[in-house]
Amino acid sequence: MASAGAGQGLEGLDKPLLMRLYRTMLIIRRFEESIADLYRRGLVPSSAHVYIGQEAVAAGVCAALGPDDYVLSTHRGHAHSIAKGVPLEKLAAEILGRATGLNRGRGGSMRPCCPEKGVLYSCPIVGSNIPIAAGVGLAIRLRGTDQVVACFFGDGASNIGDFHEGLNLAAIWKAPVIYVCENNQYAISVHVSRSTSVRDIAARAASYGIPGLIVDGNDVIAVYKAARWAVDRARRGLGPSLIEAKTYRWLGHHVGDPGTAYRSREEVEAWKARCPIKRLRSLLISREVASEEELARVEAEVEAEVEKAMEFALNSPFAGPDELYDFVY
Ligand SMILES: Cc1ncc(C[n+]2csc(CCOP(=O)(O)OP(=O)(O)O)c2C)c(N)n1
Ligand SMILES: [Mg+2]
Repeated sequence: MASAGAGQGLEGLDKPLLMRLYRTMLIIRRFEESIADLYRRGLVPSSAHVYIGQEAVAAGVCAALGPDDYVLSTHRGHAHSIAKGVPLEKLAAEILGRATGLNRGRGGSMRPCCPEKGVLYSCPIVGSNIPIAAGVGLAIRLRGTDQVVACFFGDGASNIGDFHEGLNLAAIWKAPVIYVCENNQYAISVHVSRSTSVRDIAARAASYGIPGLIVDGNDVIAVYKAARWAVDRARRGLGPSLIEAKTYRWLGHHVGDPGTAYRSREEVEAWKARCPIKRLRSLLISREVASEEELARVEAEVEAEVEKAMEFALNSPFAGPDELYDFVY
């Protein structure tokens, strides 16, 4: 098990990449803030699990993927789709249950997919995407392409049988999978220390003979570097890796959970002080990668982009009753 170093070394990382990481994290943040707001106004016709605080993980991992690579996501998955390049307005419309959504509103917040962008599956059945990723990896090997699949899941999922079966299968098949455990410290209200037999989930990789990396999940550069390493390895036919990104969700488990009953205000504040977006912003300024004006321009563009996507979704129709039995087998 290796601890991936802090990501402050910028050598080899060019400005377009760094700006892309910043923009992606910011889009995720603004998008999720809007979804939480729309939920409170009764406009999201399902539950929604937002990702605020964890942005560096989706942004860093997906920046290491190419357009032909795949992603398997979870109930907390809007960010994975955004970072993989799914059109924002179609994702927003999907979450609001509209006919213009990615899946005509049938997937909603927790089950959208966008195969054109490589997002094969998002699923709220905790851990279920882990063995599926092994199968996708096997399919890639049989087809003989150099694609990889990034499979995201939480700390809670690492205690599910699917995790152990999936990692074992991926290892024996040398499947090109990057398993990304987003350890945000809680599975609903249960702290990871009360549910998990090891301090570091990455240590479990040793049971399957694959590399396990621990990374600061609030440091987008560290996440990107770890993902690059795992992606390169998978493309070279050396099989799967497990990256544990230690991070934190700022809000409750879902948008209806105040998130105050099982954790202290001090704990939440301590993690907010480690905001992944502010952290990259300070670095870009202090290393003179970008000026205040440039970043302010990106921030204004992102604001407008998210607003436009939400307007599109809100002005879109719901699917009519005549469609009720479409896609039913
Ligand atoms: C198989 C299964 N068991 C239980 C649930 C109920 N459930 C939904 S989310 C969740 C917690 C998941 O925690 P974690 O994997 O850490 O992801 P996080 O929500 O923290 O992102 C649980 C138990 C479920 N959806 N699927
Ligand atoms: Mg969790």
